[in-house]
Amino acid sequence: MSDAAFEAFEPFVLGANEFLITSHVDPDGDAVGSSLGLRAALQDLGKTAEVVLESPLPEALAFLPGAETIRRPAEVTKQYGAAFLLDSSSADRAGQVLSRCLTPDARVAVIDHHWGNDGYGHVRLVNPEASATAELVYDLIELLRVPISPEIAECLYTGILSDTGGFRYANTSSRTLRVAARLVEHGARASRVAEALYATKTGPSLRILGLALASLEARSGGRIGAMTISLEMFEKAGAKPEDADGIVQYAKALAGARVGMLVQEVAKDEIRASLRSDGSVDVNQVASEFGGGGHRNAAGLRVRGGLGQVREDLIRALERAMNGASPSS
Ligand SMILES: [Mn+2]
Repeated sequence: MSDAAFEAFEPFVLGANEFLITSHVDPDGDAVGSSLGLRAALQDLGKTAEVVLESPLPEALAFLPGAETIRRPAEVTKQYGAAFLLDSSSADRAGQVLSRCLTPDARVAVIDHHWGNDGYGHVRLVNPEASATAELVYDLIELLRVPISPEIAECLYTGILSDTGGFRYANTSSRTLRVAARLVEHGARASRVAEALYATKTGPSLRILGLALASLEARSGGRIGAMTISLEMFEKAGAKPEDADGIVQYAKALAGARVGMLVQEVAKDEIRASLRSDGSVDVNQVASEFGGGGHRNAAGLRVRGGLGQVREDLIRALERAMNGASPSS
């Protein structure tokens, strides 16, 4: 990361007293953890900072320090002149937060690690080599010479643990582990965070997992593990779409599968899909064909349409990508 990118952040932070912090729709541990960690750091600098997210907070992340202060756009009564957009490759990933809650001349700082970040923002810290946006927020907090409190540490550690899949994905570097170790030294409770992210499931989320597992199909000669959740299944499980977060990893776990896919009907004719790759297929590319995005090995999308139709369209797009990526298969 160039020093120039960092240098612009100090005057940005020192130049305002009130900040809005936002991140992407359907927030994950990195979106929420990096937002709340940055909020705590700005408060330690004597600033006011409010985290505003378009989507509801997933229950699994409610343990994070400061989670109870997160607001939805409709609850925000003032307009901010300075904002941070975190973990988002474009402004519209934050839903309507930026368009509703900022003054027309507001300045926006972007901190992100997505390939294909679109260049939005006045001040930018974008590094696709970082495991998580939380890792970049850690760098920024060090630059600002804010002591890492236990609260900051636990939020940022959650972001890193979440985006590395518990230090299992290919983005887990030695630097990632060093930053994580520093955060534990500063008070992040590693077992508490792991318990919350990976070992605590609500009844509805376990029931929807069961139904999703039963829907597993080996497609394209076993190269794609595909799971489908219909509105009816959500109703049967008493579950909401956020209860299905993470289920796609089980589709990817199918032995021999290069891609795991979870297609969900979240409302009538409203389909959400998650894709996970073993590294041999660029699922970010496939998702972008449907207006979505993410990373090479993990991406998502939302489209209008019928559940079965979207699933078949996605399988065909994945097959095209697999045949392009590996002519032997
Ligand atoms: Mn992230």
